[in-house]
Amino acid sequence: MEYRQLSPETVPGFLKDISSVQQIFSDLDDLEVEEVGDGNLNFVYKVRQRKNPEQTVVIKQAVPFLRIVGESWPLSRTRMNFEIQALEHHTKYCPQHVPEIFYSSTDMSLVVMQNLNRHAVLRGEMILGKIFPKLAEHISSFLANTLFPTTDWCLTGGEKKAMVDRFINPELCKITEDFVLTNPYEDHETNVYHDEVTQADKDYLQQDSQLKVAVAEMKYAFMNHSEALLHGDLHIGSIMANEEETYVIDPEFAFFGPIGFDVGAFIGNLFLAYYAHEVRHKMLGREPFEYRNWILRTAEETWNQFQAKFEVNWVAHEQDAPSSYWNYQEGHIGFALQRQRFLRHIFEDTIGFAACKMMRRIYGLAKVADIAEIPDLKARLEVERNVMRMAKVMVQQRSSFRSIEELSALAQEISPLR
Ligand code: SR1
Ligand code: MG
Repeated sequence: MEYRQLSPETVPGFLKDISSVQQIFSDLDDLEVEEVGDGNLNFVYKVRQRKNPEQTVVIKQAVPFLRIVGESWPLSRTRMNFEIQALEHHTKYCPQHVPEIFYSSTDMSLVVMQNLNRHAVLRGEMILGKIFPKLAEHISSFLANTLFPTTDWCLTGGEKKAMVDRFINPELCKITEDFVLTNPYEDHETNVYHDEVTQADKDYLQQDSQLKVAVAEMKYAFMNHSEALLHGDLHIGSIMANEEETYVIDPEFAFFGPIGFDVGAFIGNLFLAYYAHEVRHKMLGREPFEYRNWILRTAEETWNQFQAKFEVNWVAHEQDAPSSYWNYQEGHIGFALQRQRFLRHIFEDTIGFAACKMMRRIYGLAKVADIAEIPDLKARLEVERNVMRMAKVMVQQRSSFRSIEELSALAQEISPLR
């Protein structure tokens, strides 16, 4: 099939020929299509049958450019090949948190999937101040269950290298290398500053040698530490949820990288929301204490539960296929120490990458609505300064935090929980 970019007008004709889709709709001549993509890269269409709107799918299609910039910024469509492969992996290891895939095509660079119409994008819902009681439980499961099976603790060297090879994703990694781990820390032409940002604010990030060395270390880790198959872009816009269920979407940035990058992406976004809600909750006419407290507890529970579940998976794997390496009298002690040290390493990476994910959203090209859509620029600037203060300590002192609770204590030191 030859690639063509779909439009709301051409979607129904395209779907008609797909047998797995024919089984979903009782009448393929009566479809209503709406383009709903609000991401930076792709186009997303919601398709419903007019008379039976519960008969519905979503189509996500990659176009050969970066949507946030436009056609002047070419970006190959192969990103959808990585997304399709990663969705298959996520479905295998954690189906309860992945949308059902009905059809995929690398030629057309698209997937047709379950319309999560009883769920909404987490970022939008959190901006509205909604609480998701099961979020930490679900995301920690997603992380532990998708990451552990692709580590060298689980796969053989040969299996792992074959998978690494299938997930060499240089173009999207380059986006992260540039927009998350380089450009925001220099006065780069792709950065975007609002009118209240002062030279001193920029220098705080862009002329601090200790900070720049620490960020460069995180970038090096991102580029060299092929620890597990990552989602690669696990911010709260890549999650759809309601009070009961949580789905992880959009794994086009998938590649083999440092585990802390995925965990840190999620936790860093929670801290962004924590700072945003000092202002946002007042905009909502509510006292922020309860909501911000929930955000901090969610960050803590996510890390603590992730760590426990990752270890459970590791121990179960060792019990299923005991290795001769730990087969000596005190082998269980050595194995426990190994787990403890590895999880400590992931914790440090989590803090360092969370910090980078926070900082990139302030001056970098791609913002987060939580902060960037605060209309009062002075209030927004105060939020941004708090984010910068915390992120700077996190990345520079990432090896000195003993627990996730120490991290949320730092968040409260900078902006007290009230
Ligand atoms: C140009 S930066 C675009 C961003 O959107 C994606 O969601 C990734 O976070 C990427 O960095
Ligand atoms: Mg995305």
